[in-house]
Amino acid sequence: MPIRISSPFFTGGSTRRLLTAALLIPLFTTTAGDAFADTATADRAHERYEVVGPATAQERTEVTDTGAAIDGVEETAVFITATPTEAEAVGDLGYEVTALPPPKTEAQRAQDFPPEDSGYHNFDELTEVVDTVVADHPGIARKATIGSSYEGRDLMAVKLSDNAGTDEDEPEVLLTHAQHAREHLTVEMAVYLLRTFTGEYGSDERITELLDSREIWILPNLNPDGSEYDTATGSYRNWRKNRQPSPEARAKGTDLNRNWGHQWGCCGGSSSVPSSPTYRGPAGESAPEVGAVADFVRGRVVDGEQQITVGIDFHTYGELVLWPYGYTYDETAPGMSQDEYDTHAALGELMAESNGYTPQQSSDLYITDGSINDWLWGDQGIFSFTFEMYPGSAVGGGFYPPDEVIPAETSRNREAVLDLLDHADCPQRAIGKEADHCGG
Ligand code: 7B0
Ligand code: CA
Ligand code: CA
Ligand code: CA
Ligand code: ZN
Repeated sequence: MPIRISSPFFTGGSTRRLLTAALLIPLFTTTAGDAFADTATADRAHERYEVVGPATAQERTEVTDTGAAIDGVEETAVFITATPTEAEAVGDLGYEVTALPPPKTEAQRAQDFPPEDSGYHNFDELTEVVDTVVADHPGIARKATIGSSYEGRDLMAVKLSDNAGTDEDEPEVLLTHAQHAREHLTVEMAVYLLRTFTGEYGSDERITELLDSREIWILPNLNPDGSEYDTATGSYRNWRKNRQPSPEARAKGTDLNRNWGHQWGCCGGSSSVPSSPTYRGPAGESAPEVGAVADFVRGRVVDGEQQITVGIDFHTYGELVLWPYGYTYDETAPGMSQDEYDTHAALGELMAESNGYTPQQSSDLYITDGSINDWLWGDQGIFSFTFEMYPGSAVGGGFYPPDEVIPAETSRNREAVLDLLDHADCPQRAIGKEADHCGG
């Protein structure tokens, strides 16, 4: 008679065992063998099971005598392929039998980052992080779905603040990520911020005070269709845009960061050609992702006042801090006074001091029109920055730095983000003009 041995496999608490416990649905044990009483569904197909107990050749032979095939042998366990009836017979021998998830097909395996970059979060994994963070911290984190991507994925927003369920009269901050599909490090930036703010609330004094006095909106992936498409073959496609077909051509994809409605398409900073990587779309906000986020931002106007005062839109790469306008080389322009320009520059320079990026006006890089920065400032009066994250140049991996850099290159922006949050109540404090601009 085989005996259930309490083996190191069980008691040692090995990583493997923990993983197994998390991933598998225990099917039955000797004491719960009746799980198979319903034989109507039995014997549909062969499935894989883990069998804990068999430790000798004789015991393993008893397992194969049921008709099950052993595909893997460990010290006190085997992996089998068996019909449900055979698996039940193995259970009747006194072993713990657990069904294994079906192996991924070639196509399923490909729907993800390459294995060496598994530290990056695909869209399902990002959703799981968001759901976990809000479930674990309901008082300070709430999830909202603010719309859908072209292919129907959720556009998520997480609000972080004390009393997160209440719209309080606190300055609001907008952090947007991954307008560009291949800029996956920006999703990790969102994951870092979600975990840091919720994890350190109540222990880190600065974070606690900032969450108590601001409402922070993190939109962790503005372009989920694009980021999934970029990794769907298991190797990178170098994709930038969303996945919306253009009305007049076969080409797919609008550059979300050329589709915003302030000075859309004005100035040679975008393309009218659907196949271009900087295709601006047929009209401002024609991309559902841009429309949803723009509606969300407009929805933050309460009693005629935009509640969001400052924001960062995360991109890669170049290690830059950029501010509007992008559509003109001029510092001041309609809707941008010298004080407003100086405030952008002072905040940008302050943030660049801590992360070591290069601060400059967006158009110092090149002219862009229809970018989120120009719209947030020009249309909504929100002091707005683009961060181009690591690397500084193509040498560090371009759009695809290895996942090993994620911890250093996300935490690198911690101080900069906190500095911006500090100024959310009166951005013009950065130029010493709070009395002129903040009703002080
Ligand atoms: C872009 O290489 C945007 C600045 C917006 N004012 C810069 C951004 O959309 O061209 N650079 S990037 O594509 N991430
Ligand atoms: Ca790696
Ligand atoms: Ca609050
Ligand atoms: Ca509010
Ligand atoms: Zn970008």
